[in-house]
Amino acid sequence: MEIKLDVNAVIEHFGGITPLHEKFVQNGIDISRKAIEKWKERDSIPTTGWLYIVNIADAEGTFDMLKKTAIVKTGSLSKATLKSKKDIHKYSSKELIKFYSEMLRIRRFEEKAGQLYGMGLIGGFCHLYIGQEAIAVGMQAVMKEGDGIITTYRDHGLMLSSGSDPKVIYAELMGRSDGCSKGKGGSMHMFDTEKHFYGGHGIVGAPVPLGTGIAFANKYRGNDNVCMTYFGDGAANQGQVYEAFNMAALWKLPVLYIIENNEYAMGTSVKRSSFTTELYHRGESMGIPGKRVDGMDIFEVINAGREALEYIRSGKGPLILEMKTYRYRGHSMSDPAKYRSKEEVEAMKENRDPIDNLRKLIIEEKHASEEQVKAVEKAIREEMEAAVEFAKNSPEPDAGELWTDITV
Ligand SMILES: Cc1ncc(C[n+]2csc(CCOP(=O)(O)OP(=O)(O)O)c2C)c(N)n1
Ligand SMILES: [Mg+2]
Repeated sequence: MEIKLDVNAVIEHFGGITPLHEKFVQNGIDISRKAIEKWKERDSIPTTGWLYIVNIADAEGTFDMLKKTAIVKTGSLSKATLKSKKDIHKYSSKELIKFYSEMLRIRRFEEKAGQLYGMGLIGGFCHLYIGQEAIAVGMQAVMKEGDGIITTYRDHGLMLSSGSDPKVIYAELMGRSDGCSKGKGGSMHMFDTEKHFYGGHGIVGAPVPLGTGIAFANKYRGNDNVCMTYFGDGAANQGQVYEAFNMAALWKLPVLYIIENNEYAMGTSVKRSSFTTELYHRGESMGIPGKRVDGMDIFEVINAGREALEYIRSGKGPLILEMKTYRYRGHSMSDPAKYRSKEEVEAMKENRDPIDNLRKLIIEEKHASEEQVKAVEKAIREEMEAAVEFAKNSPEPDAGELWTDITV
């Protein structure tokens, strides 16, 4: 890999030496202001410094801009692997394969859901989670039995990660009687109380007060469960979010707010919709601490998630994690995604894919052979094929079901 850098252009890209240094500090990177001044003097940045810069630009969604300013003149970059590499030794081969297979299960599940939608077997809205898998699986790795999840309509991946059966989720998507809501809810209204998965909500922002309410119930009952309350970057501008933040902070509720910042709300980028784009600061006026996390790197998600849950379980109240991520597909199945370039999507897939990057590391670090990984992949393919078959054979609900489970 050969990279030619224009040091001044890099520093300028981040607004100067001081803002660049501040970004290092915010990201927990130990590089002094003096070191940056030295880079400028010598007109060169060492490889580690460069990789940190790429990671920051990535997390900010400005990597493409960095590339366009011709700072990167040659070479292809493997970025996420750097941060991950230092953490891989913390895990056993078994754990690493589990992370990999759980992320891949979500990816394969969603790809099949997309195909079934195209074939007309799934009706209504359908929002895929492809690209965001490291968040669901990383958080699941640090949660304990009894912790809950509540999320938006982009819910299949989180439901799978909470242990729900893909057969039941496919059946729900296809409107069949074996679905979790007997086929009456569909993609946006998934639920599995046994697994503490509290939906699946179609109203943007709604999971925030609802998740805060679940946290209130947990505190009231005196257990130590935390509610992972997921919402998007677009939802972060909703009024109800801040009403809920206030109550959570006031009563020190055990709630972890997880903002999945995938850079777009339907066709609107964060920069076009938000005056402040550092969404993890959004709780500051109520004393709720926040942190930005590289949501494309499962080890970063695990580290931040573990720390956050310890903080919340110790009774200190709510916390925000802004997971920087990216959705590869359109907002929903009916979105041709014309608001972003093909190159932008391809660059993400090529450089930041959480699943490919972990696969590479597992093999490079000899935690499994290529054949062993392929066997895992085959098993997942078969599991999903069988789940789809099950759902296809599940009967449609009786007409009488129209009158059940209704609150009037
Ligand atoms: C209250 C409300 N307003 C508008 C919509 C329409 N809508 C559905 S999804 C969406 C975008 C939300 O984007 P974001 O919060 O970033 O989540 P993402 O879809 O990216 O996961 C909008 C505006 C809605 N469902 N509910
Ligand atoms: Mg979004």
